[in-house]
Amino acid sequence: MAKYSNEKSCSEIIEELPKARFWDTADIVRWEGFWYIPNFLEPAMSFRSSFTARNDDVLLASSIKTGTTWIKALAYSCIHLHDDEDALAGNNPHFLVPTVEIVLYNIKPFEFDIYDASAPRLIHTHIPYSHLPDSIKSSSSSTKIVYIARNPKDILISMWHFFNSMFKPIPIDKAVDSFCSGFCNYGSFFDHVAEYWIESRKRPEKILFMKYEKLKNSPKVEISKMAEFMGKPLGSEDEVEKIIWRCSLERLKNLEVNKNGRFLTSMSNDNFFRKGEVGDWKNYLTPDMAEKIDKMSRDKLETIGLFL
Ligand code: PAP
Repeated sequence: MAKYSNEKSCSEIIEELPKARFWDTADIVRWEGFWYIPNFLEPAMSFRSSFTARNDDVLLASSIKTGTTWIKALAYSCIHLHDDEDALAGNNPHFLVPTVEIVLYNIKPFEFDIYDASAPRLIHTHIPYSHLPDSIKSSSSSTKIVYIARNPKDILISMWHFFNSMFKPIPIDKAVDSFCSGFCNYGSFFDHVAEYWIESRKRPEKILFMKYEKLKNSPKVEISKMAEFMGKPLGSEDEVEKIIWRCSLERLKNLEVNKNGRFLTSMSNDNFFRKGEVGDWKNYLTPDMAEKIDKMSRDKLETIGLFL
């Protein structure tokens, strides 16, 4: 049983936490301000207490449905541009750049261990900033963090499709209520994005804060910025074009591995690729629902200078 402190194991701590339901299906527990599916909380706790960051590590971070799959593909492609083969052609981006709490929960299908110093340490997490290991956050660490954010109304629509295909479907008004009250795996999107945003303003050399919409509108500028930030500057416009094409939704979506492959055992890879549009929420949300989310954005994000 994993120990979190001298007194208690992770599972003993989890047992005592406040509980709620997510998507009418899954139990979630609240730990230090954020809700988690318990299966992912224990790995998050052990990551926090035992991960030793290296200065050349790159951590990708995101709340759910903000463009994680895309940023994984892009970061991987920037780092492995000159490999003989394009690994994305035969592997889902979630396999190439594993999410820490999923790897630690279910290490088997992955080829490497995040603690293995010889592994290519490009890793991802959905864990909020305040729950990251001190070895990553410390001022003496040069580990870089790339965070991706997205318009919350589009996130909600993306979540609605994703979780309705995995769990018992719920109506959209219920999904809006749950999104706004923060009863989601990894907690409130607004609190998650606010923590990374505030930290990125304090330490821009440490955290690159990216936006899905800017990546869609100016991919060349944004990808070049990200590559440079990760210490892998791109040499020419052709290289940037190659990465844009390799990671495009149209290409990834139509690869055999993403049409018919599975991620772990429970999820088909095609669930990660849908429309990838900016403003798709207009096709689903009533004005009242949109206003409810906009009000959250005004109160929680625009007051700290973040406009999504
Ligand atoms: P995750 O949190 O489960 O990993 P994530 O990848 O963050 O999901 O979000 C999925 C969204 O990114 C989907 O958006 P949609 O539902 O609005 O369509 C998906 O289509 C989009 N997406 C996935 N891959 C790409 C890509 N290569 N380019 C642009 N958007 C993408």
